[in-house]
Amino acid sequence: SPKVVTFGETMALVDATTIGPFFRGAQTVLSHGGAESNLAIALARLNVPVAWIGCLGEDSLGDLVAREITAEGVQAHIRRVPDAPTGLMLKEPRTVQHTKVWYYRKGSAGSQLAETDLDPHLIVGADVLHVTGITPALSESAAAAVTAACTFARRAGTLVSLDVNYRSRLWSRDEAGTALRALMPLVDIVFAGLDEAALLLGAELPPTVAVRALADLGPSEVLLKRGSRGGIAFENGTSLSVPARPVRVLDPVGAGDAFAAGYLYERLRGTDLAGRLSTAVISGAFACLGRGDWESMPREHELSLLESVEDVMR
Ligand code: KDG
Repeated sequence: SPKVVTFGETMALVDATTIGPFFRGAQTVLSHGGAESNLAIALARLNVPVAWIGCLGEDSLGDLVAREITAEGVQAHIRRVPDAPTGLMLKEPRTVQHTKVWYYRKGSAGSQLAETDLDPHLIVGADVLHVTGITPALSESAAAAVTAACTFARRAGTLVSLDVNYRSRLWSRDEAGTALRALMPLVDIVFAGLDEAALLLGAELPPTVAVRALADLGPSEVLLKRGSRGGIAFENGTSLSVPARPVRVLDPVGAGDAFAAGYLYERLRGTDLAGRLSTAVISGAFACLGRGDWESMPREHELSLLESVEDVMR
């Protein structure tokens, strides 16, 4: 049975491969993306049994998402919704450094996710329930599902992991802060960027102060994701930081999901805080190395690859 259970919306994704505004005939890659399924794929590649729960339309994009997630080794529990489309996301790399993301997801099948889609047996049987701050922004039923799942997991003794994942196109910082702060007493492990920490705390604090303040809201493990500056972890009154792996960043989307997956992978193996943080940073670096939200996530045997000095492996 799955050790990690997660749920959320996964959309079809059209990713332009040329830099600049969209134009007729622009080269694109059709794929899919969703913070929680990205994390699930990353965990599956690290050989952690993982389940993803979500809703998809009865359309060809829904078929694509269902097939690909399953093909990656994730146990998918999918409800197909007859009268709503699978959500869609477009990525427009506007400059080498700035990618615009466009959502076509209002009223999507994925946003119809509700408490009744969650199998309590899956949550009871798992070690970790992972949710993100995207899901409560999708709809009232999705928000209720997050609260119910966290409450249930807490009671069942399943660790609750939450990645803030603030998406400004979905709700305001105030709305997000209020909704996510209310969840914090139910959360054991929280992942946030510095900006997202400020959203939860209502104040901009220096990183090492922010991690303590986040722990005061409830979670016993706090992970601050700092992109090219690496990460900071806080547990039992101690914080430690790890620099990022210097990599050539092709596409940072999905790096946060990979970071969380790397952390949870080591957490489940009983690795100490430094080891968990180190694998989180390595996994996050991998996600940046190729285009796509999840395509370049590492397999378990590849985690040491970034240390390798050999450029060809035979
Ligand atoms: O973390 C990456 C996700 O943001 C991306 O895959 C799409 O879930 C997504 C979202 O809502 O932005």
